[in-house]
Amino acid sequence: MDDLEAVAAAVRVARGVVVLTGAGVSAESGLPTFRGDGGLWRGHDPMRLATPEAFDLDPALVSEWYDLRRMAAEAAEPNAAHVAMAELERHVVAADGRFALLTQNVDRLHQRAGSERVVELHGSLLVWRDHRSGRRVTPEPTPFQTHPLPGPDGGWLRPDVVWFGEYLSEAALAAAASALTWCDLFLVVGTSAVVYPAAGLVGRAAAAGAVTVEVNVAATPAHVDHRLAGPAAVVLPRLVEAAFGNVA
Ligand code: BJW
Repeated sequence: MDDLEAVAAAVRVARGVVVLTGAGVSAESGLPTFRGDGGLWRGHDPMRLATPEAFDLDPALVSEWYDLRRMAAEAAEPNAAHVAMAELERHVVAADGRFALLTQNVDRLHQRAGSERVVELHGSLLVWRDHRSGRRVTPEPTPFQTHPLPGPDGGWLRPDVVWFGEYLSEAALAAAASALTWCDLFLVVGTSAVVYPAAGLVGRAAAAGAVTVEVNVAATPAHVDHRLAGPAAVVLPRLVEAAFGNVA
């Protein structure tokens, strides 16, 4: 609790707040994490499915996995952690502070909870693109009838996400780099902090002088000033309440 009060005090005085989120934030919305207990999907390791090599080898399999996850994301509801982060943004911005939410999540639950300054580091599951031309389409929120689906330019449709070995978009990297120049409080929430370049952001924020805080149910390799142990959906509403009063 002492640490919660110390972090709440840092939140109150911060002029620039940056939050980095990962799959743990959506766990309580029923969406599985990558390295959690969920394990394999039909015998396949999610870490291997999230690669261009898997798509080249078996586009039908990868398309089906992502389409099931797309449907799960559409059906899921933002949880108290998403809501508290949106509330945090409103408080910081209302006090003329700066805010950015850098998310590795592809489920769009932050936006649905009301967060506005969101940078999707790993893209979005709700948008797909022709794997040859790159042209983007937003499919209807109903399951695909076949896998893979033909894209508009003769390729297959693939999710508009960032797979291992692929580059994050320049816009996302630039937004993250810019946020580190004005950030004085960096919160890292619900991520195992092992996938780069996102995992490197907390160290860069600390090197630039920001106070760093981790919210997670388990310890991670991230070096931070404060650790708030527990589910994000419990810890974040408490933190926002301790900093600003009741979460709406
Ligand atoms: C809770 C909770 C609750 C549970 N409350 N908490 C430097 C060093 C070494 C390697 C590299 C490097 N730089 C680049 C690399 C290669 C690679 C990489 O990082 N590899 C490492 C695994 C070693 N990175 C890349 O390839 C990246 N591209 C790149 O760098 O391009 C340049 C380049 C190319 C080639 C060579 C070198 C450089 C791209 C990374 C793309 C990652 N993509 C994925 C899939 C996205 C699409 C999809 O959704 O399917 O992104 S992989 C997957 O991991 C997904 C996630 O966003 C990402 C991070 O996972 P996350 O969110 O942290 O989830 P989990 O499951 O790992 O953790 C959940 C956490 O929540 C846990 O800590 C729990 O305890 C916690 N939790 N419930 C709070 N209720």
